[in-house]
Amino acid sequence: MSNLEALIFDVDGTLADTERDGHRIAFNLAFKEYKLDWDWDVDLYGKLLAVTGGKERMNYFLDNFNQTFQKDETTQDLIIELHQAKTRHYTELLATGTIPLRPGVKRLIKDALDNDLRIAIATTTTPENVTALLEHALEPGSCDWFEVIAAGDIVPAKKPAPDIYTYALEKMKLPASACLAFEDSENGIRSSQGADLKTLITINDYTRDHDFSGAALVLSDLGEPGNSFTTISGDNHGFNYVNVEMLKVIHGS
Ligand code: XBP
Ligand code: MG
Repeated sequence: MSNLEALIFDVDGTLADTERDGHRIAFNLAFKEYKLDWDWDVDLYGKLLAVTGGKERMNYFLDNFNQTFQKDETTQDLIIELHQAKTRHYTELLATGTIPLRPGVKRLIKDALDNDLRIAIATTTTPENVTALLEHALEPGSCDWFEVIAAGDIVPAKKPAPDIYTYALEKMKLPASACLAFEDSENGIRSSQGADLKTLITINDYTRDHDFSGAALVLSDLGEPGNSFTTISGDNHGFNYVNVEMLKVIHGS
């Protein structure tokens, strides 16, 4: 077994609760801008999260949840335009600072850097969205803390395919056995496990009933000193917030 050398983080749902009050709102603003009567409420959006990627999600909606819109040869161009508008709305929303990082995220990232661990991102979302979140919710300039930001269409097959994690590992020239992944969803853990990464899950309202079999640990959140996480499944080794010391025990190094 290698030593623990790097942490690879998912973004949406893991670093911050971006889906319900971020991506969903931005999609709806884009639909309005294009005078479409599509409106994704909180419940419907939960169903649409079965498919990762905004363009893929709009296609999934049209194919499965919309009886009236007739797809034709112009539809994919419309989806691309809608997605660009959605990205604009989403990054504008994040710039207002309304979406904070989840508990323990900033502390753990700083702890990792203080302990010379390398950090990376592996996400389905568009690169501009990652930059907007890191700049506004983590710290200005914090994008540079991440050795690799693997995001969006950089690989054709999105999560649950393992490709985005494999890409990040290749860029870092690290074996999966030297890393831990952080995820929040079933599609996410299927992707990270497909790349042979040991994975720690922090659930959220959309993902608490997902199948996380094989996860190293499933927690409510990363916890903070004085504000313990709740353990959903797995061995927390007596820790009550996630820090590098705990991650080394989980990793077995
Ligand atoms: C994130 C996603 C993304 C965002 C939308 O999944 O599914 O599709 O909801 O992003 P994960 P874009 O957390 O597993 O990476 O609209 O930019 O595609
Ligand atoms: Mg996620």
